Amino acid sequence: MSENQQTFVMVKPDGVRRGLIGEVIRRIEAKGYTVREMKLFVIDKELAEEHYGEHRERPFFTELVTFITSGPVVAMVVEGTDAVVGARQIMGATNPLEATTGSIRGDFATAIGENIVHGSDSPESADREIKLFFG
Ligand code: IDP
Ligand code: MG
Repeated sequence: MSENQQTFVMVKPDGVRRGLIGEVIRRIEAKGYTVREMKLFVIDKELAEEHYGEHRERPFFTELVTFITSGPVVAMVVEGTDAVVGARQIMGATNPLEATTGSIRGDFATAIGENIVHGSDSPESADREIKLFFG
């Protein structure tokens, strides 16, 4: 059953640096979703480590935290029918080389560490991340 959902979407520092804020929002809105909240700011180390807490033990964690705090991000709450899965579809696979053409990562990125966007991976993650960034 489809349902109205909110998800957390973020244009990462590489996306902001490359002037892709508008492109990301355009694709989200073109799909039929609504941006409910939005802010541009630099994430501090504490928030970055909390947001990516599930990856704390991974070898790329330090690199990930350094990258996500390296410049401003655009954080958003996005709403619409099955928005969690739908937003992930718009973004494409985590590794841009596996992301299909037509997805944001497939069209605009080449490296897994700089893949332009973040989107919550489940309704539970969406709740957690929305509270973390907008609570
Ligand atoms: P997701 O962003 O598609 O949900 P996750 O597995 O949650 O992917 O990983 C979070 C972020 O960490 C990815 O978007 C990517 O930028 C980065 N990342 C994931 N795996 C690697 C890796 O093997 N090397 C470097 N960075 C990685
Ligand atoms: Mg993830």
